[in-house]
Amino acid sequence: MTDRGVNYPKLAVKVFLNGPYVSSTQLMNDNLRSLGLIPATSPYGTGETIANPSAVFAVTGNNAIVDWVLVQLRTGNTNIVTSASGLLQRDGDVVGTDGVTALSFPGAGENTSYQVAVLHRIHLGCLTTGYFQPSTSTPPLVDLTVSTTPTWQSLSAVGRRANGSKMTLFSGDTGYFDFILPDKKVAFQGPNNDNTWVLWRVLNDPNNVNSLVNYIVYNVYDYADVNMDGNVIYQGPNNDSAPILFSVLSSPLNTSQSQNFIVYQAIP
Ligand SMILES: [Ca+2]
Ligand SMILES: [Ca+2]
Ligand SMILES: [Ca+2]
Repeated sequence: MTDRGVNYPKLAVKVFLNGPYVSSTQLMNDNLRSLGLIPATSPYGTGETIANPSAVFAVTGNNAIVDWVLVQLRTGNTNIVTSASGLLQRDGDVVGTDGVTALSFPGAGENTSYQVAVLHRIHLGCLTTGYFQPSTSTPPLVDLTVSTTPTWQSLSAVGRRANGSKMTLFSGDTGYFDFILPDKKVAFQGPNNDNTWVLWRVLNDPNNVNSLVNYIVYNVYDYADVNMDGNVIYQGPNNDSAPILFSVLSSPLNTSQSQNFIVYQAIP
């Protein structure tokens, strides 16, 4: 779906992904962009395509593009009214395919308010408990980086985690090529744990002919790249294994700091 020149209702969504997030700068890394790995078409099947990717991905600094995210407008928690894919800037702003303007929702109704869910391919998504009305003039701010914007939670799942003074989405819901897709929970140990898919991805890379555990898979847009630096690493500096453990330990529900705790996505 490209820009048809129509002024659709918009929301000013802001979110941080913990994988590439750096608390000292309150920005996310944009390695996938600088390595030229972000696809021009949304990976979520919603059809958005960047008309001029070379220009959009040339932007550096705080508004540089980190990756695609999927935003759903919902009512009553579970009813998905419409979805749109947006581009995520380093400072957390979710924008449209021009890389600049707030994300628009062609499927949103006039004068209607929605709960907002934000999802990412290798993070656990979250859902606001509050309702927001998309606007063609002044898009309301849906700031998921602050704890004062409540998100849906249950006894077994919270929507986000703290990182410094900000809230981020849980990282580490990995997959193995297209054979095993992220399953909306993060586990470091036990059946179908996310750490295993990082190891498998490294061991079974076509170029890892000696099946080395510390082999580095360079320059990939991959479900096993937890920290989103464009490499899949199981052992050694900047590995994608340790962040899965840290993610599990970061849940406020993991009161015993158990390594086999499972973090579930908090979206009903
Ligand atoms: Ca920005
Ligand atoms: Ca998982
Ligand atoms: Ca990585």
